Amino acid sequence: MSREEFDAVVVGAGIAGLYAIHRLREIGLSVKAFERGDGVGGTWYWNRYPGARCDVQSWDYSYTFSEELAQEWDWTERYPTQPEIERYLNHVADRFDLRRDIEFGTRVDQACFDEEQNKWLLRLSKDATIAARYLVSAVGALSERFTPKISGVETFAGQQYHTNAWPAEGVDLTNMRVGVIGTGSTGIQAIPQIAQEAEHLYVFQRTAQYVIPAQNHLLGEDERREIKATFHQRLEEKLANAVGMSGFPPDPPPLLELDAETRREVFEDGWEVGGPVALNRAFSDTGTNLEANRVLGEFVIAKNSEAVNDPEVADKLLTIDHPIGSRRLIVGIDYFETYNRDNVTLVDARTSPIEAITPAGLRAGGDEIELDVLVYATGFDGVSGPLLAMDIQGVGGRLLGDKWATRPTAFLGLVASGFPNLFMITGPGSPSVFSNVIFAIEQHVDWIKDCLAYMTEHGFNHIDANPEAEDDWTQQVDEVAENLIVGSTKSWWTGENIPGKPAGLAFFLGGLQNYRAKCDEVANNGYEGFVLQSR
Ligand code: N01
Repeated sequence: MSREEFDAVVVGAGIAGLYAIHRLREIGLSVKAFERGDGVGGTWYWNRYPGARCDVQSWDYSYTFSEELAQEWDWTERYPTQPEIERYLNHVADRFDLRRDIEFGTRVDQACFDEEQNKWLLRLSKDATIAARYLVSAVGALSERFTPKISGVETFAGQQYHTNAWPAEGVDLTNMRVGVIGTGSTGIQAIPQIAQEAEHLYVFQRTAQYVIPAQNHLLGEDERREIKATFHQRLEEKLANAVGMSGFPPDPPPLLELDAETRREVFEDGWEVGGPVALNRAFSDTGTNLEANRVLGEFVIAKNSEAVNDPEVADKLLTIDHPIGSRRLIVGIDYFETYNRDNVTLVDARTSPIEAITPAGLRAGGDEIELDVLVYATGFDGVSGPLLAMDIQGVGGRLLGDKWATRPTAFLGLVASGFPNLFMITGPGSPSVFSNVIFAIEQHVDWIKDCLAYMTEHGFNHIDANPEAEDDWTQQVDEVAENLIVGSTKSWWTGENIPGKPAGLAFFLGGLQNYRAKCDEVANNGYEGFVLQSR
């Protein structure tokens, strides 16, 4: 058994891990990152399924810490594809010489806080232990994939893939009968692509979804030049709003106060612009008032159904029983049009529930459907899932899983009391995926770097969250969410996609700009709410 020591160990080499290595090095810390994949990218390394792309615009889904990086990188599309983002992150890793501090193909299986040494002791999948003064989790909110337990799965004679573990070499689906389980953001991206290749595609849909068109386009020379020229202006815009995106509508009107004609104009404009923000954020009341929300939802359903030729299929696809935006709004490209193809069949898994996987395929609603390939687009054990998968033990050997038995909490979503010197980038109780996550990551990493620099300067080497401050923060998180439609139906946002997981929203929904101000205030007050010590 070898044993090395570092000032800081970073878990994960995705967007957060890469940036954390860069920033922590800057303040003179020795840093090591462990990444279970064989390359950088995190989400963008694993999610190689057909059609995978980001639904935040490429110019916003970019690091902002280096203007040189922004000026030298050219995005080719409004919504970048997985391969393009993976290339970008590889470029970042090379440009900032990050690889030398990353050990690939290595999982952190266990992390125990040793109070005597004031260090984290980490057990790695490669039969080694490592010690670190500080542990920085960069595991992301969506890295612990979820596959439902369906009886008979082991008998299936065909191939099975989770979209999050799609083989890098791809899967040849020609002449294959393919089943896709799941119509979340992932399924809705993958289905149109798989339909083009498969002999026949069966989609198993349990919950019908609203889908906003991406209105994606290639970026021309002028647009690329404009993106670069407006770097500073866009950065200011991102800093000022709730989701950390540029071009965000500053002061939208309440839908219910607009007359029918004005509403329609705003609807149609938003539809033309496309993407997750234009329509959803065009009004001040659709996220809080159920009547306003219903009107918007009806518009989206009417638009979506225009694309489907068969009224019965349209009815199955668009009989939606939740308010728009109460679960994640989905951005699609040619999704509903796909059901006009002769080789695509929609199976309503509500009225015909999936009963079992059989050697020849899948049985749903009493019918056996023969399949060669089964694709699970069934999502993730979000936010707490990747952290709990690590077997983290804090002060007194307490398991993080025990602390979080009823809900995951952390002061500012950064540090969970009783787990000192462990920073969680985009942890539970922070804005995380409720904002442009790369921008939220930069804010968290910068805050952690400043905090560690402050600690060093003042002779501290131990930081924990004050339990009262953590409770108070959790209460603020709840208060902000109280009257919002967001999270009011079951989904991975509420944890209810995972059997047995405690239900609850683990996000601060008060806006990234307000969250940033709160984090700055805490730091400016000498890290009020944290307990800093020298050990
Ligand atoms: O996962 P999901 P995802 N039988 O949990 C179904 C991000 N993301 O991977 O809704 C039948 O949303 C489940 O059904 P139901 C983004 O944050 C971003 O699609 O529970 N069906 C649902 O349809 C997103 O929100 C991008 O009734 C079963 C699906 O599986 C997050 O990742 C792209 C089932 C899971 O949907 C997760 O999205 C992709 C069962 N037993 C992902 N179990 C972009 O940037 C589950 N399902 C665009």
